[in-house]
Amino acid sequence: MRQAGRSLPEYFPVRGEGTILDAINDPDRAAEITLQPVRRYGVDAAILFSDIVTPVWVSGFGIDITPGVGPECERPFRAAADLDRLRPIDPSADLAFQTKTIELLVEELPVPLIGFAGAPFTLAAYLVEGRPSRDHGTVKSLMLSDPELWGRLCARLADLAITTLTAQVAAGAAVVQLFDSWAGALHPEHYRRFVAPYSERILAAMADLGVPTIHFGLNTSELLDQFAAAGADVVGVDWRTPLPVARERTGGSVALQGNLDPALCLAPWESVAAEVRRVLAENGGHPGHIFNLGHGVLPQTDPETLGRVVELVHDEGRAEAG
Ligand code: 1CP
Repeated sequence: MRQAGRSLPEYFPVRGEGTILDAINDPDRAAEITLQPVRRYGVDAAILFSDIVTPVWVSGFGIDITPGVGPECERPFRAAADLDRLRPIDPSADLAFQTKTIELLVEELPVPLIGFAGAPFTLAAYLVEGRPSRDHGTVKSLMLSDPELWGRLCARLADLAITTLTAQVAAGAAVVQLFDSWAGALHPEHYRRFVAPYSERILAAMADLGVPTIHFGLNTSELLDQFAAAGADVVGVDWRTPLPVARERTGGSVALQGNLDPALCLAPWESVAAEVRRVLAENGGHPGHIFNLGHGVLPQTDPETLGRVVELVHDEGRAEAG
């Protein structure tokens, strides 16, 4: 999940000042930041240090990540002419830094590396709104008022995701995750009509690569059936949906990833431990479960708490396995 590094004191000296895109673009720094939580916490997988907007950034659209804010575009996407600013990318040139980062990581990592990309709706939300948005009014308005242009934008973003994920797997990523963080802002019917076909296209392309796929969004309780049907092997669930409900809504067809509320990790350890045990109990020993937070780590989280969460999940898992 995003921002695991922000809870670690060792993150800041390596990340440096300015936009994180500079650190992402530097294979030595990006590899080191990817390794830090693995060393510190002993987690079972690493997530590549990059961002969902990296492919849009290399395409030359004009996007930056402002510290303390998130992705921002000086000239947001408004009209068909803006499609030209989303030029198709050539991974051997445009993503050479990412390939190099992954190659360094595969040498060093004791655990599998998760590559990732942003799904079309969530990326379009940044491109059309121009910055993080609460209501997503501008992007929803474009979707409804000009479905033809919306479709062309999403098709372009789906191609970008496919190119990026394919390059990540070729370089050594063992798993890929598709982040549609803001899809939960949509009515299920709008998701079905305007968004699902493009995420499905990405996941179908991944099926040919032979690596497991994870599909995640926040607030997706009413979309879980469609998230499961979109074609991933694993569906990420935030903390608002109990795992048994998620299992019912996904029809048991996928594994589930989640879903400890990251905000609860600020509580005293005994409360955190009880919540970890509750998530495990809700899973009820089902083999299709990847324990995770329901969203990114809050920056004020004590690293010691996260280390203890990992240890507790490992201990309980071993006890369960007998
Ligand atoms: O934890 C890690 O370092 C893993 C690498 C990672 C990942 C998986 C980063 C680095 N970003 C992401 C994915 C990402 N980026 C998502 C999907 C997952 C999620 O929902 O959290 C999203 C929505 C973004 C967009 C983004 N980038 C935001 C959100 C803004 C909003 O709309 O609220 C922010 C704040 C960023 C900046 C960013 N990206 C990554 C980090 C560590 C940061 C924090 C800022 C920094 O250190 O400068």
